[in-house]
Order: sequence, then structure tokens, then C-alpha cells
Amino acid sequence: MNDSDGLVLQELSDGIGTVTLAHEQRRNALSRALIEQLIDALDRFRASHARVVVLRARPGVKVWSAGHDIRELPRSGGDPLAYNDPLERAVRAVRAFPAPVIAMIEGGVWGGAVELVLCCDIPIAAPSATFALTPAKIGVPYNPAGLLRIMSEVDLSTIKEMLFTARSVDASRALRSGLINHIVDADEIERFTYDMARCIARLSSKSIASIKEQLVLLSDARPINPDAFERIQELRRSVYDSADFREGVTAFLEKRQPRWPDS
Ligand code: YXS
Repeated sequence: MNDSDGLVLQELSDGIGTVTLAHEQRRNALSRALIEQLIDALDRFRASHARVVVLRARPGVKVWSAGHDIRELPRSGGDPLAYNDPLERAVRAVRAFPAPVIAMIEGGVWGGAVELVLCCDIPIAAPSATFALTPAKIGVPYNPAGLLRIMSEVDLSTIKEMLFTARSVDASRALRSGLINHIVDADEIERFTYDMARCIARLSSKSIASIKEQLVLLSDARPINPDAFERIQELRRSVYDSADFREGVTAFLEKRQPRWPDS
């Protein structure tokens, strides 16, 4: 089954689904339209009882994904990462998929695409891969669900450095900090990834689906008191309703550096 009419390509063979991000002219930005097609591919794989999925970009890309589509961020205030935001829906769809999702990564991974990689079950990267958490470049507060997901995978000191500098980390730093499972040379990564996919496909999909969902439920089980939740929401509102957020988005679209208003 092939579908190459859009922003993602999808293919299913021998129980292995492959979703290829294919919107290079927009650096695979996670637009609403691209996410709809990603979720559609996962729905089709689920209906066809795929036993494992590989999420990738085309071979040799310089940018795996440029993250959330900045053009689609709310322009006049409003939560940029609300529950039904496309990026959030994609993250939930990958985490809820009843089989392992392997992220096969070459090139740069930016912003919310880092969270998309982290919610995949087994991230595998080529040496060319870099990872950047960039809300501070755009004046975005991120969101608690995303931060918790990142915190559950990556050591806190690395997360702070990534978020507070918005600088990329390379594949070896990503491996050391728990962001990825393997670094594999670009000319080997496809064989390595699909060997692992075939290994998974030979095992009990029922057992794996049950274990994957238990792991998601257990890793999400975190008590939070109502005051803390309200404070978090206030902290986020104070940013996404600010001139910083408006300036961050405008500067990107005008292809210039932001001129942050005095706080
Ligand atoms: O000028 P045209 O029309 O050709 O379009 C350009 C870019 O505007 C577009 N593009 C994007 N459009 C929407 N959202 C994006 N995230 C995005 N990234 C790129 O793609 C066309 C080619 O881009 P260009 O010329 O910059 O390509 P390049 O190869 O020189 O540079 C590639 C990047 C990825 C280094 C550069 O495009 C870039 O820095 N993109 C933004 C990366 C970023 O900051 N992403 C975070 C998005 S915000 C997000 O994910 C969350 C809300 S959060 O901030 O909370 O993490």
C-alpha cells in the first residue's frame, strides 16, 4: 500500500508500517495538514494490524523536521500548544499506537519535533542528527505534558541547557543524555532499523501492545496538586499572552532576529 500524494508517504509490508515525512520544502514542519496525514497513516496501519512502525524522513535530509509549523501558531494570544494542537494530537497518536514506533532520524530535529521523536518508542539516529528545543526562540512557554514527557526521557541538566540556550545538541550528546537509543552510520541506519523492526514483528504483538500501554500509563502516573497545576497554567498564560510570543512569531516570519520587548 503506497500513498505518495501528500506531505507524508506511507507503506506497509510484512507487518512493518513506514511513514516518511515528505514536505522538504517546508523542512517537514509539523503543520496541521502533515499531522492529519501522519495520523491517517497510523490509523490505516492499526486497521491492518501493523506489528511495528518506522517514522522517518527521506534519506539524506538536512532537516528531519523543523518542528511545529510556526505559521500556524496563534497570532493574537491563545495557547500555542493546547490539547488539540496538531503536534499534541500527533504525540498522543504515536504513544497510543498499539505497537512500537521506531524513529529513524537524519538531520536536524527542531522544537516540538524533538518531543515527537521522544514519544516514539525507539529513536535511532545517524551521526548527522542534531536536536534543538527552541521555545525560547519563539517566545513560547511549552506545556506541562510535553515537559514531563521530555523529563521522563532526558536528564534534567541537558534539558535545561537545551531549553535555556535553544542550541542544538549533536547525536553523541543526545545518546549520552537518553534522547536516542542508537547512533548508526547513515549508510547502515536503514538496514539496522528494519532489522530491529523485523525482530519486533516476529514477537507477540499482543504482549508488546499490552506492555507498551502499561509503560505509557505508568510513566504518565504523576501526582500534581491543583495549586501547582493552576500556577503552571498562569505561568504559561503570562508568556503566550505576551508581546514576546507575538514578536517571536513575527520575527521568524519576517526572517529576522527577534527584538524582545523589555519585560
Ligand atoms: O521562506 P519559505 O516560504 O521558503 O519557507 C521556509 C521556512 O519559512 C519554512 N520553515 C518553516 N515554516 C513553518 N514552521 C517552521 N517550523 C519552519 N521551518 C522552516 O521552510 C522554508 C525553508 O526554510 P529555511 O529557508 O529556513 O531552510 P534552511 O535549510 O535554511 O533552515 C532550516 C531550519 C530548520 C534551520 C530553519 O528553517 C529554522 O530554523 N526553522 C525553524 C526551526 C524552529 O525554531 N522550530 C521550532 C518551531 S516552534 C515549535 O516547535 C514549538 C511551538 S516550541 O517552540 O514550543 O518548541
